[in-house]
Amino acid sequence: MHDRVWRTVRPLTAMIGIVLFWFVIGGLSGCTAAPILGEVSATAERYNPGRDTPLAISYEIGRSALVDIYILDANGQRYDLRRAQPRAAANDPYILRFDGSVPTDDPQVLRRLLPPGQYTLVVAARAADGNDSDERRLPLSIEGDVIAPPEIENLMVWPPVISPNADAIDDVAEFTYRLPVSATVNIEVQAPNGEIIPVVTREEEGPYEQRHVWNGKRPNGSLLEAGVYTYTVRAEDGFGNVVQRQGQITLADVGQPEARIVYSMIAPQRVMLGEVITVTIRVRNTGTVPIRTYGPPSGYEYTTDEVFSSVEDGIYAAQAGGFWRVGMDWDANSGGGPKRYPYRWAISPRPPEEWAKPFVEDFLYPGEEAEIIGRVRILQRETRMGFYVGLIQDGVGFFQDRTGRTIIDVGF
Ligand SMILES: [Ca+2]
Repeated sequence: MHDRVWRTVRPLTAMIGIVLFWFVIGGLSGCTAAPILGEVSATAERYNPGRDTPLAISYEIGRSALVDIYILDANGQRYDLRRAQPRAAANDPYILRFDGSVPTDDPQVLRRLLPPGQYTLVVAARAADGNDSDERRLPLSIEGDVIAPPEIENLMVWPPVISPNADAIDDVAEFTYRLPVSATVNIEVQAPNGEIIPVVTREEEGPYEQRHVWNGKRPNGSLLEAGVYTYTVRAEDGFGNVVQRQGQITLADVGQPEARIVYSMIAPQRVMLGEVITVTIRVRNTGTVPIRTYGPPSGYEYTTDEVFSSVEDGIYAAQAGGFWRVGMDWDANSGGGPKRYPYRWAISPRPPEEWAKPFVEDFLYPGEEAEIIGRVRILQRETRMGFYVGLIQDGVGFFQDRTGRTIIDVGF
């Protein structure tokens, strides 16, 4: 039994030994014979950036090497495409695509297209152990017209400090700049912790003045931490030119405003035409940032024929998003979004002479509660009117809508 097993195992061992022997010999001979740099070639000697597809530069590496690939212009100026890149020995050639552009040391010009002219393409390899090196040189002619690179002119990011807290004061930053030639633009902002927030992603822009608005938030609307952020505006053309400008923008007083109507009461529930109903509304700031408010103060009286935007010569017309008010509306009021809540009042616990800007605007601070008394004189000839109250942020929406419904019977 034991003998038979040995007889089968022994020829197998011998075979493995022979294979192993040839493998080692073959490996050694391959090692000494293979040149560090084999064949080097490019798909063409002439390249027209506006017309041709990028060149493919192929090179063979026979042993582990550090590879430099660079372009020399007629004056001997060197432009690195690859510098000391480690490359393992391989049976297939390595391929480098070349579109006529080269990286630069200028912090505002990441890559630029080489102007038309005669160049030399150099592929150099040196052994990882430093004992051998080789290089090949190929002529390269760049043809066509001189192409003006893109630029980002008159870049302004304003204001330099923003407070994304929806109070309509410095909530957003505007990026303005001018492009002398059409370009593909990316704008991103980097947080102190390294997070990248995209603002503009690969937008094709023409040769004119440009403007983008950043709301100081992630694209999904979530809030960022306060801190100093770095913005990058990058423009590239279709020829390999890439330019960028960077700077800093500060986020402060970040927050999401939040408020609630905690109580409302509309009375009396039976009036005669021409009489007044009174709405009492209590609003609490339930968030972490002040809420900005304006409008007719508590106590202001409307008639059912009036609208907040037209009373007092229009000084209470809706302003840019950010201002909060309470409002009252009624079910049969035939109007769309802007006509809703025709009766609106400021949300402040203070008389208007004590407002942050007296008689103009005030804030409801976190945790603060305001009681607003509104009056509406009924001139509408309807026997039953279903009134309700809501919490409005101008230009943003209704944070509480159609609450506190009360039916008022009108006699006439
Ligand atoms: Ca703000």
